[in-house]
Amino acid sequence: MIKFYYHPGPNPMKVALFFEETGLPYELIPVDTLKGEQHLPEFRAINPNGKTPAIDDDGARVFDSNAILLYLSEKSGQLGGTAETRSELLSWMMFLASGLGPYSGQCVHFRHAAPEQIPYAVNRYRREAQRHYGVLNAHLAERTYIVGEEYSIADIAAWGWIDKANVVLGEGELAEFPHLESWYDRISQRPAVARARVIGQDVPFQSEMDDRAKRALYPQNFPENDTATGTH
Ligand SMILES: N[C@@H](CCC(=O)N[C@@H](CS)C(=O)NCC(=O)O)C(=O)O
Repeated sequence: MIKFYYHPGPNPMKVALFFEETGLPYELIPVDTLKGEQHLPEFRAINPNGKTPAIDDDGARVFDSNAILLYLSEKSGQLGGTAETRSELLSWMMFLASGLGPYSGQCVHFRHAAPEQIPYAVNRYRREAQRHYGVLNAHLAERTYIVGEEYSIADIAAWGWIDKANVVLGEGELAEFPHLESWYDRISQRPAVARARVIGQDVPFQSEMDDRAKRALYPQNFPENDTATGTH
């Protein structure tokens, strides 16, 4: 059975939603990133980048959420669009992996986690996140889904981050992108979303941002420990 390495967060949630949409069996393997478990050698063997999500499919490892979605859609023959929509699907998957995700993540970091407020960084990442929201909003003006006429892994990949709009941009700001908001509401009503949201609820993941958690998540703030080689 596929092992699914999970910690609650926007990128793992995409994979959780895929599993719940398709019914593909999986075994949940919690990785408590606040405890630093992403840095353990046994997890680095599954994801050398030391982040969740990752999967192990009978010895084949796949890391990075959009790579996992592409892999699983190919494996299962589900939610991967059609030959005609392949060019669009790949384009949007890469746009989401290299644009919406990283800019949203950095926006959250500089707005909520950075030890000092740096207005230039906040403005840069917030504006870029907003710009990506704008691209999706314009694209969805007359569409139900991101690619073709069908729900696909592109919707799942975007949903993981748009679900965090209140934290990325601010409370209620998704309303400034009405087509994207309608799309988000439509996807969120799917029964699989409710199931994905409760995955791992019985796992006692650490929630306190104590010193160990800060060192695990933001090693650059602890230069004595940060080798920048992934081995700290
Ligand atoms: N590009 C990666 C990013 C993964 C990522 O940033 N995961 C976060 C959770 S949403 C994580 O594991 N953070 C722990 C850390 O940075 O140490 C993906 O799309 O899977």
